Amino acid sequence: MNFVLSGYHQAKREEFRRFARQEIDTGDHYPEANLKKAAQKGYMGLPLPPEWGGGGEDFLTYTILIEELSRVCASTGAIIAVHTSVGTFPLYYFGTEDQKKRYLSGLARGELLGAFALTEAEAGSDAASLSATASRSGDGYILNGCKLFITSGDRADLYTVFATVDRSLGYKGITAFLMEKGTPGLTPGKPEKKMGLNRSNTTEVRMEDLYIPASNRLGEEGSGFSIAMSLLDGGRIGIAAQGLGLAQAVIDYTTAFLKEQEEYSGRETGQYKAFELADLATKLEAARLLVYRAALVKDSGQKCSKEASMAKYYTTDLAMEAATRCIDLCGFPAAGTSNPLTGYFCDAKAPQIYEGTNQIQRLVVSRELLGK
Ligand code: COS
Repeated sequence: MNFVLSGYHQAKREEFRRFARQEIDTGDHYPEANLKKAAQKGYMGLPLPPEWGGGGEDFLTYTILIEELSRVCASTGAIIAVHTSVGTFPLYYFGTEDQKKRYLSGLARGELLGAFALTEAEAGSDAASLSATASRSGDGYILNGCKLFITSGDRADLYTVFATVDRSLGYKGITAFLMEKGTPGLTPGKPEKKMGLNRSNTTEVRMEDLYIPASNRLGEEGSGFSIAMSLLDGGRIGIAAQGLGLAQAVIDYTTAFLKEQEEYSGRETGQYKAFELADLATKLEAARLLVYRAALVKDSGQKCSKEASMAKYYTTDLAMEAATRCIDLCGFPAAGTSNPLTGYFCDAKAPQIYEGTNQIQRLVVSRELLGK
């Protein structure tokens, strides 16, 4: 058992850290330039095979990429994580040869942006109760319904969208489709006003009498729920990596702040503050082991639902805890809206909620433990 990263993975971390620090901008506009630069470096499809335009790296390397990006700009990390794990992997895992030829290389190279449209107003945590419909019509399907809180909903070129062919079948009616931008009947909404991750656009996606040919059905009729769940396993590892990057950024900022205060005042940091910082740094190391282990289980080809959920809820809860406690440690100025800690605090909320709330992650873990 090896608890340190290999030389290869350490070198990759250095590469990603350099890229994030030197190339990623942290403005408040949509990070178009960041995504372009990431695409040029091959970071939009890092864990996809080279024959499909990807970087051929393992999932652990991809996890480190998301961690390092999120340390500098959590929104850029979120967009790339969603694009890769639930925007591109659907095609790689479940697409036909023809579907892959049409879209996969474009997605893996970052020429196309992917989105994952599952959530609805009445089907968030209980994803199986979704009500968007797909009615068979000629050589295809007519889709109607409205998806909510879709990352890159207004920017995506290709959506993996879920709708039911027969609601009476419950989750066994849910079917996945590939939906192209610009399809008549597709109307993305305006970006939601959120408390954080505001450079990542989250929108509704409305489908009205929208025709999708059968050649764009992903997998068999009725296999959509299982497809969504298996994709979310990988997706949750990406969000866990985002939590790691955010928690690390919070601890880095606070450490530098406390050191600066020592120099300025000539007094050592009090033991209460020093121990709080030590607790957070220790939890962060534990969190990192959980995330990398989940990635290694995924790389080994085994089912990683439990490991992914553990990593997702532990790291994203830690990011929020670190931001909250470090604002206290740094005192009043840290609560100002222009202080980076306030930004980290706001960015840390969504990762506790999306790709399955942290309550859902606990449900996944407890069901495995109790054998349900
Ligand atoms: N991989 C593959 N298949 C899976 C799976 C996984 N990780 N988890 C469940 N399934 C399959 C099951 O095997 C079952 O299929 P079979 O009957 O053919 O075996 C089917 O899915 C139904 O499983 P289950 O009964 O566990 O489904 P539930 O309705 O109880 O839902 C939860 C399970 C709550 C875990 C699920 O609805 C969930 O993850 N909700 C959160 C949704 C989410 O993350 N949304 C975020 C969207 S992206 S921002």
